[in-house]
Amino acid sequence: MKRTAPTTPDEIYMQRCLQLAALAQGRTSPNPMVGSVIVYKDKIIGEGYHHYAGAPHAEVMAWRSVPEELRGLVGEATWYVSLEPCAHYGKTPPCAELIAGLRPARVVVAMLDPFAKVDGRGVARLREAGIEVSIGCLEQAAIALNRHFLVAQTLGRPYVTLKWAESADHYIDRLRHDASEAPYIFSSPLRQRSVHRLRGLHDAILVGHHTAELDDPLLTNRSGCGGQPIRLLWCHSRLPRPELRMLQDATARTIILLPPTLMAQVPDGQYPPHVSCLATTGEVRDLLTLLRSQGIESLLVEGGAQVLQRFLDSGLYDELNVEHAPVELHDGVPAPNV
Ligand code: AOF
Ligand code: ZN
Repeated sequence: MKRTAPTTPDEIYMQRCLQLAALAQGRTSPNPMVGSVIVYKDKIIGEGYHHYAGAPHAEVMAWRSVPEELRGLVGEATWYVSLEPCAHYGKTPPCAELIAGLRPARVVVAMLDPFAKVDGRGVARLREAGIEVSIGCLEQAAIALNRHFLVAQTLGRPYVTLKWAESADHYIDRLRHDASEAPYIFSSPLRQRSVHRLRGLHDAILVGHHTAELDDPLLTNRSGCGGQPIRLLWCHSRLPRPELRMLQDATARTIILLPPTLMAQVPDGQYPPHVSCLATTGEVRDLLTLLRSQGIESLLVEGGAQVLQRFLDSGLYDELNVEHAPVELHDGVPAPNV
């Protein structure tokens, strides 16, 4: 993404909206991150952001932050929002209605909200109230910030990030036969921390059965930032061993994804209460449709090579997060072929 420094006053205040919005990174799903600033004569008199789904929207937070004695200035103020104000009664009342009632001189929004219940209605409501509305200030930055939400809304599937680390000669691991052989660790502690942070920015993390059995990963976010994603274990031919750490550890929910034939074989009480099973096929498209129906808007695929290759071959992915380690393994598990 091209980033340029904001230059106009509108861009400077919208930049502030985006900064505020990003304070809730990893915490707003299935809602977008939104920030809002109210400006009177080149001074910010109120600002706020949407903290988590179900909490008040950014515009409400911004309005609440305006000191009582300054509220009368709103008629001459410009109101900035990084996403079109909503027009529907959801968990909270419509922000467009609040703003229309307060009648600021101008409203600046970075982008329209593609959510079906909004989709231009928020801006239409403001214009109907006689308020001047500008759309598109720092639009690309706003789109980038909410790419998970936007893909889920417009394509009807989760945003997919594929992640792996590979050696200079394109191997992702040494050859191993069972879990007693440790995986090759490419990443520095700093990079490992950033991987945990990446986990915290996604709603769910996926691994295949082979990786789960061989690495026995915990798949939790231990960065201290963002949320605790749902762990997904995609199995095709066998039920996973109940001893696996992601099935024992209850820090996060785990969903085992099984073909319908295996689904029928899961014994009652086989797995602890934080684990559930869902039926799906081996097709990436079917899997993504299922995950979207479960409210999952973003998916981090952590391996192994076969699962990553399935996603690459399907074309159903949005972002690659690949670490290129400056080491040579000479032999091993070949990296996915992009
Ligand atoms: C805004 N400002 O800060 C946010 C908006 O369930 P609700 O009532 O919270 O509504 C969620 C929808 O509202 C969400 O899908 C998105 O379209 C919009 N989010 N809108 O005006 C905000 N977070
Ligand atoms: Zn709203």
